[in-house]
Amino acid sequence: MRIVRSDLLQIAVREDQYPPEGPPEIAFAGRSNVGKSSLLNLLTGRKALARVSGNPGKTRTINFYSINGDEFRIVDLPGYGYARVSRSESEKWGAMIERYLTGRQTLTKVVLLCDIRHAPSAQDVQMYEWLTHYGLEGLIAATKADKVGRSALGRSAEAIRKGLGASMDTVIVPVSTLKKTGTERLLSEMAKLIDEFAESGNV
Ligand SMILES: Nc1nc2c(ncn2[C@@H]2O[C@H](COP(=O)(O)OP(=O)(O)OP(=O)(O)O)[C@@H](O)[C@H]2O)c(=O)[nH]1
Ligand SMILES: [Mg+2]
Repeated sequence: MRIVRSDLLQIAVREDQYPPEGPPEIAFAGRSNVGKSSLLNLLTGRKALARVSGNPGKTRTINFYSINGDEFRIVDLPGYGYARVSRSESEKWGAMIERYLTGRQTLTKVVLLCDIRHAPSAQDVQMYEWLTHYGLEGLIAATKADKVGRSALGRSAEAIRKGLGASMDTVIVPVSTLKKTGTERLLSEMAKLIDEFAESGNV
């Protein structure tokens, strides 16, 4: 699969702001600062399609991106686990993310992003269990792969698998936006998820 075109379709907080359901959607979830928006920019080859920041909590809305003239969509979600927001605000974000993930018929699967350097956090584990419960567990992207040596990539990926309790056949793709690596494999795995979804008659 190649991404030749990408457009910001809609920014939403409430459900009535979502774009009408259309082509299959794949969402990017993960803790704040893990690299969701950066990965979207890398995949689309657009430096500033999504806003990226060294400060966690950059993305605060559900952002729908239309890929290849709406062949499919990537949905960039706000990160969780951002310490500097109030409890009520973080609960509001949680509810916003949950509403999208549970209520969207055209959502195929979720790519869960985990920082390759760290064991998954309690919230990552909770998120993965939750996704599995809803049948939304798709792929795991191990981000910031440039931060570990080549020889440690496999080991780090397996530590993430173990920490999340993911099955042996769960695909984990190391990615680096700095080195621009992992995109081809990630895109081909995303294409598989979209094809499976289409074959199951969901769209
Ligand atoms: N070294 C390295 N840094 C990265 C990589 N990907 C992202 N970053 C950095 O990580 C920080 C956070 O990136 P974002 O893409 O904004 O993270 P996010 O997951 O969208 O964060 P929220 O919007 O807060 O949920 C930025 O400073 C990025 O430059 C990577 O592959 N390697
Ligand atoms: Mg973001």
